[in-house]
Amino acid sequence: MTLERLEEARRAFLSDLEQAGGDAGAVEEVRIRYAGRRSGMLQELTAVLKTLPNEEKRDYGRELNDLKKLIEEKLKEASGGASAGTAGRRRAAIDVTLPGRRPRRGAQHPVHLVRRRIEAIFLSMGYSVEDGPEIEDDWHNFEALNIPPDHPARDDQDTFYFTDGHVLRTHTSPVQARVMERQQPPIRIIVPGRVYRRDSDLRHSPMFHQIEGLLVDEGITFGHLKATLETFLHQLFVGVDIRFRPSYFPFTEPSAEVDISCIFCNGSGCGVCSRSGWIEILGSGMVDPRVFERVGVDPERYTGFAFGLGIDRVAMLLYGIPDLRLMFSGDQRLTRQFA
Ligand code: 2NL
Repeated sequence: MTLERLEEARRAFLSDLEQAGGDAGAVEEVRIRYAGRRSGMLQELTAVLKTLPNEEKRDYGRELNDLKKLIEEKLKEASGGASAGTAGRRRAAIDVTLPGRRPRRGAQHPVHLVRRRIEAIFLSMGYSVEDGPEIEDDWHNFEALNIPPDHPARDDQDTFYFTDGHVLRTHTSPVQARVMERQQPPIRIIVPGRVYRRDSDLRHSPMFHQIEGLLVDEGITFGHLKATLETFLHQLFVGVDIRFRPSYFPFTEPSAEVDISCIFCNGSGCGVCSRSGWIEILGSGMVDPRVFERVGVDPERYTGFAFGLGIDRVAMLLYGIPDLRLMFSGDQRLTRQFA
């Protein structure tokens, strides 16, 4: 009979606690109802012990103890070890005379730092910063840029395709295409952002960061391209030599790749520059008139130049980061060094 009361109390407690559903206030009410010092259920059930005949005391006492333990444990679980009651007691135990703990200063990722530096250089030359979608349609990522349907860049091997024909942009050029579609020249923009290619090994990450630039106006020549990129590179890498090499991109003609003298060996040849003394830093060219036609800019009236570079590579060069995997590891042992 008396043991049944304990079992009833156990069931009632478990059901009330479940009802409380982890709400701190409700759990506290359950605690008071069952484990409260003054008039809690456990208090009453303990009082019963004295009234029992001796032969029943042993069993009852043992069951009561089990119930107490269960109630304590479940309450502790439910309040995450800190019911209002215990939190109150803990708060009272704080020694306010102890010195505070200094919050650790955050740090910016090297990719972010380099992006901001490059942005600052071009902002000072009157460019503005644009961005756009990372999920692109075929038109903006390829077609508008004069990349034909059979071009190797479109290969499943190189591009992440969605089943509906959209892609993860493989460069930031689609943003420039969108700007030209909605805005007539003069255009002077840079576009930083994440880009994606199906490439993953020691030197390649499937996601990396690019900055591209575009300038379109009347009378723009290769001389403007050259002066702009030389000015830019001399600000980013102080004291380097710069050389232009002819190259090819589907969206520019003529095209040039730009090298800087190796910042590690000063051009005498080392491991970083593969003994060449030069480091390739960006690709560039005069915007192909076919691109202008596609995005609705009059190629008879306007010319322009464009360029692109990888931010991650520049960050690794500038800060001497030896391994691409460190860049995207999220490891604070890297980023803390930039605090
Ligand atoms: C590289 C080369 C380049 C461009 C990007 C571009 C964009 C438009 C029109 C024409 Cl909308 N060109 N972008 C041009 C030349 C090179 O990037 O090596 N990037 C890492």
